[in-house]
Amino acid sequence: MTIHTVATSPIAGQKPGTSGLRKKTPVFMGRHYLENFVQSIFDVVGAEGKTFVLGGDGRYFNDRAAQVILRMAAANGAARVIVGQGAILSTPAASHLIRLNKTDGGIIMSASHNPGGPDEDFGVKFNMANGGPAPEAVTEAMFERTKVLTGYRMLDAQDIDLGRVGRVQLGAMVVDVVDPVADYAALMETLFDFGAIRAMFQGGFRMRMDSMCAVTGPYAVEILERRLGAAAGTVVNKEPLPDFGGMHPDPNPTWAKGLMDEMMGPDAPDFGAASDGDGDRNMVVGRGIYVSPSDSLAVLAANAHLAPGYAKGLAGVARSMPTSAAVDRVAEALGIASFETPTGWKFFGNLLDAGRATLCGEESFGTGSDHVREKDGLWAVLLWLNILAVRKQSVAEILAEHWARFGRNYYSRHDFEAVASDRADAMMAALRGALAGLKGQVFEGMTVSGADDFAYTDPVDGSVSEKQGVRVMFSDGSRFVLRLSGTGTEGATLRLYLERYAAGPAGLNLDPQEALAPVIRAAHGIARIAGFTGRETPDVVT
Ligand code: G16
Repeated sequence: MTIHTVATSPIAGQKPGTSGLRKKTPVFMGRHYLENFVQSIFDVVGAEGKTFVLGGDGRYFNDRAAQVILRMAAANGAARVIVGQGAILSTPAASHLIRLNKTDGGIIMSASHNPGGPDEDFGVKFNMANGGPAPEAVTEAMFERTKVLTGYRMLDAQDIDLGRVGRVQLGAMVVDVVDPVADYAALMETLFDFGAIRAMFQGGFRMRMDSMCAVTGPYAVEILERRLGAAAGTVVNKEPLPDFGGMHPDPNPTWAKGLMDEMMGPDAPDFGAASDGDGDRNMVVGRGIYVSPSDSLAVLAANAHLAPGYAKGLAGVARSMPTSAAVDRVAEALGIASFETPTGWKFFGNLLDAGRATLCGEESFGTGSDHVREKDGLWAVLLWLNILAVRKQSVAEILAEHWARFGRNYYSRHDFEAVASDRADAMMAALRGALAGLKGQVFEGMTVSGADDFAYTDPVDGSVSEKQGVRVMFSDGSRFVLRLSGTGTEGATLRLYLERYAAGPAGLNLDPQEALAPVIRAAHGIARIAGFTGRETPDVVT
């Protein structure tokens, strides 16, 4: 088989965002687009003699992109690629395979929670040998490489059969097609008390898991229904489809509305959960009660020792800056370190590798631990199940006890989607310009105690990341944060994060939007959101 160098020229805009390069599918399918980016990855990380993992969330173009990436890996001298059957791997399962097989990294094809299909979104990201997303220095180097690329290497070969588990030769490279679920499920069995959870299901505990026609269906059926004995039909929307059945595979109350309705209904199951396109996000709902991701992180941190994998306790916890401080209060009570990082799972990697944090989480429905280097939707669901099985209480009871002990951080995120980029940029620039004069001013009866643009110095390697979100803090502990999403593919998505602390014992059971109303008004007043963007109300509220 011959290797060609195909002449190409740089394509503008191949800059990875919060989590890899995400673009509209037709853009990714355009001439040389995928190839240029993949060659830039290999040029930066080197492929000669290396072993990689490859998989994706099964969205439209996943199968064809996999064949291209495999031919390019072979042409660039890779020794071996481990690929999920059907080119499918959930993001946490890919992270696990990278680590388990001590490989040199992996390529994950996913645009996560963004919709899939011929006119929707596609994405590619690279994970390092530790199983985690490439850090900023590496993704920047890839971007720089895309600007000067003149050719890419391609093996002249037919598609290989990715439908059958086993070993195939592709030029001089070995391709191992593996069961996407088996190793991941085995890892989960080492972390959680499957016996206790199985007993709970045998005792009549009912659950609904919405896989949103995305990648976690096969994982959830195997683990929840087959290994843990949940009733058949517990997992719904369980077939991964190239267009996710036309759904938006983002597990939040807006896009998982069917699950929310069922959980708030008269005959609700005991526990509900949903996961996203590539299986790294989770939403957790109790009967009649929604658990915000920030609260979920705090409850998991406070109770993780009830699961065998965490019985020794936690080294520390970490959260992204816009995530509520609820977990900080738990860390304080446990006497362990807590870290505040910029948005993006890649920022947790060093803390996990250094053993300084065991649990991490984000307001964007991501929670995980040091078992992999990605957030992990099913892992979070299983940890909740383990806690429920041990405590023998409902989700509502566990939350009520948690708030009574730690107080409640009311929290919400308001998203304004597909805003014209120039307007969003102008708004952020004006807000940044106003920060210095805000301290001491009073809005809605609250005094501004501080305002800044979040910058982070990694405590492990000293790298600095600036302009990670504008935050305005008030002296009563309330705050709001504004930043532009790094994962959208259409215009700008403006995210407004809102938080207000209630120490209790009174005022712990308000509606979050009501509790946050003064902070919402203050944020709109200070940032002049409507004036700049023309938007009065958010598109998505979580
Ligand atoms: C990615 C990142 C997360 C981040 C989320 C939202 O998640 O891995 O760390 O919180 O995007 O980012 P943004 O606010 O910039 O849109 P995923 O699930 O899309 O990989």
